[in-house]
Amino acid sequence: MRVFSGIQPTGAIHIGNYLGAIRQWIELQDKNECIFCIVDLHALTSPYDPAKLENSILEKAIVYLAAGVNPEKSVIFIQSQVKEHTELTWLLNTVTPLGDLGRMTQFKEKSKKFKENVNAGLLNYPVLMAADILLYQTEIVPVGEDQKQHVELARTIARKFNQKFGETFKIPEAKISETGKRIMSLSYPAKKMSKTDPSESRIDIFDSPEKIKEKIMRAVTDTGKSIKYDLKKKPGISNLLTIYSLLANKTIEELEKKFEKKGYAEFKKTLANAVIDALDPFRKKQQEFLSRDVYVKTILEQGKKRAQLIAGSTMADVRKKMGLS
Ligand code: AQP
Repeated sequence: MRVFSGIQPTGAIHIGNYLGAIRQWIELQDKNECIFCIVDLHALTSPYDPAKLENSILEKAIVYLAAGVNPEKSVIFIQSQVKEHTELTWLLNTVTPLGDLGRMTQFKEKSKKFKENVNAGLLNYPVLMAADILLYQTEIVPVGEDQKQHVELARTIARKFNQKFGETFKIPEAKISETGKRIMSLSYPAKKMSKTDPSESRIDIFDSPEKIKEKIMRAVTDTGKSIKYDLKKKPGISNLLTIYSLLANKTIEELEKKFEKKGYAEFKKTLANAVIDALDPFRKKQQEFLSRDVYVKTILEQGKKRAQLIAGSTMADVRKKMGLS
């Protein structure tokens, strides 16, 4: 099966991105043809510093490699280096219903979050994402729950295009992890953990042990004392239990039992150590890749070439079907 997914190079990659998306990528890459992209064109829709973008892209490539994406099995490349993404976006715009774009949750949320910068790119973001996915004749899109609506729209766009111009695109399907689909903010457990929120609300995958401890000890919990999974009454503790369970490979029931007679402070201390242990190999690999930037750049260059081959072939078909020479 062909798999495609990506992450924006804005901000630092956190455990929400890892547990919702990257962990699925690693599982999928053994038996599928995987393409993982650093979606820099998407990142331009939110305020950013052009002088820092290149470095931020390289950092994300290092995250992919440090977290276990294997460049011998998977293609890793930078979205803006394959021009077919922007070309296909324009063409897909012509079959995308405008009303659908205005209804997207992410558009509504980001328009509120960045009131000073509600640009047309923010509205068209899902069309670029549809182009990313459809260019590679993708069958599986491993993402967090927040991206489900965008994958649904990519399916709608693909169907509309196929109906109007003849069978061209495969219809992709979102793959959403049952347990890691929505890791919540440490400061506001009702909101998802997010790259563009303040640093104390999330754990970044390269955070130092001291930072991890500090953030977890300050994480918002709930009234009461028990360590019980209850999304409605105890969203803070439930989120911490989910993080613990996924990073330490223990069931929620096991953890509830382990902390049956313990208080929040002890739970948080043990959780902090578990998170530090789980992220330790990533920090070590990060150091290794930081000193091998030529190797990382070569991987991105090779990835670009492999991506261009597939994207170019899809675009040739699209252009022909749409009557463009
Ligand atoms: N909290 C989360 N829990 C589970 N999965 C998540 N993802 C994001 N947040 C969580 C998934 O991570 C992938 C990469 O996301 P992205 O960079 O393309 O954009 P995003 O969804 O906008 O990521 P952030 O971290 O939330 O950044 P901002 O602050 O820009 O909104 C996607 O598969 C996403 O579902």
